[in-house]
Amino acid sequence: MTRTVHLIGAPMDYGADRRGVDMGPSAIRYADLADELAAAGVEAVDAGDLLVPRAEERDPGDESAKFLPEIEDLCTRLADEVADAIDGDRTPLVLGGDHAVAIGSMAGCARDADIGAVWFDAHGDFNTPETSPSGNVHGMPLAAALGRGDFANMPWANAAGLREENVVYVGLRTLDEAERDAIRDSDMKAYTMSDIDEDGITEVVEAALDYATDGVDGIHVSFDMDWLDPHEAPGVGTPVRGGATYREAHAALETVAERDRAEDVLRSMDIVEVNPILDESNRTADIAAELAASALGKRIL
Ligand code: B3U
Ligand code: MN
Ligand code: MN
Repeated sequence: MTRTVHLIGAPMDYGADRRGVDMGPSAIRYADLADELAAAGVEAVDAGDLLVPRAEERDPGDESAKFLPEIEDLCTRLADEVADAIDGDRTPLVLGGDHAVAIGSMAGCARDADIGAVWFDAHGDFNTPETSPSGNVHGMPLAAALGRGDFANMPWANAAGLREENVVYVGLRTLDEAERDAIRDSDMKAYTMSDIDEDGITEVVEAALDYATDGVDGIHVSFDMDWLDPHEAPGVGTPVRGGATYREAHAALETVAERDRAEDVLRSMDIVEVNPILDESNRTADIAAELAASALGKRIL
């Protein structure tokens, strides 16, 4: 049966310091996303963008987790839409927006299901309001979904009911001190860029999928464009040298598609942190659109 992808734009920039990531959904659509998805052999239904009030009209509030009520509001609506799409046999593809949108994506993905998560990111995104050096919630979504720290008392955030054993990082390369300790003490699995250097991307992603899919109904794939090297994808708010190459990124998501073809594991996905203002000729959005197609089954031959 042909897969139907349900596109949802989440033009939110409350979780990051720099404006522009709210234009991510437009930039990715402009980058011929529809053609890319057609080439992947899927049908796409574009549900448009969720409404997000401008950050300037709001007070950032508590410095330890800025715009948290606004993020709760967006993520609650996003979770409902993601859950409804899955209910209707569609695969939600969420276009960010900053990475805090993944709190909503995962909450929706996990409604009526046990899920795992694969996190492609330069960063750990495992700060809590207590440990965050910036107060930016895009550095916290995994801690939120796992109910760490203050997030333990926020059902909207930890609704995914994720088990740490089913959460896997691929290609980490920068962590804050407290994040590093928390990840080491957790039951999550973390593959760094060094692991990719040593074992190769395909082997690492295969192993990551083994963990994430073990004993669950399916997985959410969360893809932060800053996972790629800034030479490839300069249009992100917090670039970090030494990232994945263009080829590694495609190979990684083709490996996800391959597993999905065999075992039907992919429930939902988000692609986040595209900032066209910081980009060169919409290059980062172009790659984001291509990568979505790779994850959803586009093949060369
Ligand atoms: N770990 C830092 C920086 C950061 C996290 N995620 C992004 N940047 N994109 C923080 O602010 O939590
Ligand atoms: Mn991230
Ligand atoms: Mn990141």
